[in-house]
Amino acid sequence: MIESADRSMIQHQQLLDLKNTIKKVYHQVPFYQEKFLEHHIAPHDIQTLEDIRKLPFTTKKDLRDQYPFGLFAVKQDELIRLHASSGTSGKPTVVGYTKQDIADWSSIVARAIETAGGRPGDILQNAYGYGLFTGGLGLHYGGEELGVVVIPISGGNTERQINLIEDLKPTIICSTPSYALNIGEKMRELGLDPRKSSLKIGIFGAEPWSEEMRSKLEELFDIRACDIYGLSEVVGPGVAIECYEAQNGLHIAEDHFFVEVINPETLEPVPEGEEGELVFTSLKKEALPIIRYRSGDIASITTEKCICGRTSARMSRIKGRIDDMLILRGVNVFPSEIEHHLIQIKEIVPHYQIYLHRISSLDEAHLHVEIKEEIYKEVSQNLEHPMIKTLQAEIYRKLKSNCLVSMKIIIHPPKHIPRSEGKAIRIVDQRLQKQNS
Ligand code: DLL
Repeated sequence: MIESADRSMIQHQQLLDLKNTIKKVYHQVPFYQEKFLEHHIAPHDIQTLEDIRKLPFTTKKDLRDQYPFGLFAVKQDELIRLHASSGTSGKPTVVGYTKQDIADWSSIVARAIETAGGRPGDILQNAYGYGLFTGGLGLHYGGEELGVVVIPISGGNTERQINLIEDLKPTIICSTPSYALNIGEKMRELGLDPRKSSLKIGIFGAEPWSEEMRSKLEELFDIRACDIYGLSEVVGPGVAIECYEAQNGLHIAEDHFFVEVINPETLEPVPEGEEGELVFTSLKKEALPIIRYRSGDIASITTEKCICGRTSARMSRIKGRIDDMLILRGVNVFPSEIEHHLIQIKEIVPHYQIYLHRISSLDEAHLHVEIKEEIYKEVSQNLEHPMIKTLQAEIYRKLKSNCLVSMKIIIHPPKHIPRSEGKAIRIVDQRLQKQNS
């Protein structure tokens, strides 16, 4: 019912839940109380959804400073699970769940799988990593809640993934898009046709990917590929998902999360449809309610009704994280934009990495790509071949004219770029290493 509810009803419920959450954090989390007092805000100041803007933001740094349990709103005996995100620098962030939180998250993910086309009776191969990462257990509990048969294989062990696809005939695969690509490629190497597998639906997320990558994966496996989004600080996977019918924007679980889009510099809200940083407030969470969390993720939001009939606000595909935006000679570009153009080049495979170097105090980006096996044979394994030089120039020109960036293009033989088994590493920043050495 909530998925097709009138927007005014959704907002009415959001306001009630928001007020409760604010009251709760004010009384139960000293960190929030102090911050609210600093901003001269008390729970009764929140009377409309717009009033949320009076509240201060929460950042990843706040979570790190309060490591491990400083932002928790319940006593330890009410917790039943912890997860953590590894974080590239400093301490990880730890997130916690009560029994009710796990039940809510499971139903959020169950709904997400159903939105992507999953139904009881489906077999779901869950190739997201199990463990502290929320992907594995998040999809696992959601799948069970929906009543699909979950294969808890976790990430990695690609040949085993393939054996299970062949033997158990799953209809749904869940993984990062980069890992799905890796699995499909490996199937072909083993002489199997991924298009003839039992798979019908891919639920891919946890990393930025492009529309071109979707086409590639849908073509590779003959499946429908839906984008799933989430972040551990907010709950994990399931915060938003594309529907099977439209694949046009990710439906946000607005009964659980209130989303704002802000300009990351001015911190002011941006108009509907414009890109900005997503900011989330949880509406029902018990263990770790989160207020105006700056996700660092760039996307836009629309509240137009979707053709699938759902009325929830939809977010666009994530363009990237603010931290991952490359600034090259004054031009801003996200790896996903580069990927979009790169995948259209038929001589190379869709694996790539961007190395950042500092040369004579200027930042340079080197784009490492890999040519297809058949092209490598065609040039007699000679990367100095004029055909390769032409290809290099073509990639350079394509990125220059579409993304306005100049990148040195380095073409490698097949299987050179590391294959991902989880979140792909797209950017390798060697600038600091150079400076320090
Ligand atoms: O990646 C949760 C997840 C698991 C989502 C499985 C989807 C599927 P974290 O490890 O905390 O949680 O990383 C969260 O990953 O802030 C985004 O930058 C990125 N991210 C997640 N989903 C997407 C997506 C999980 N669909 C961070 N598109 C987020 C682009 C995504 N980026």
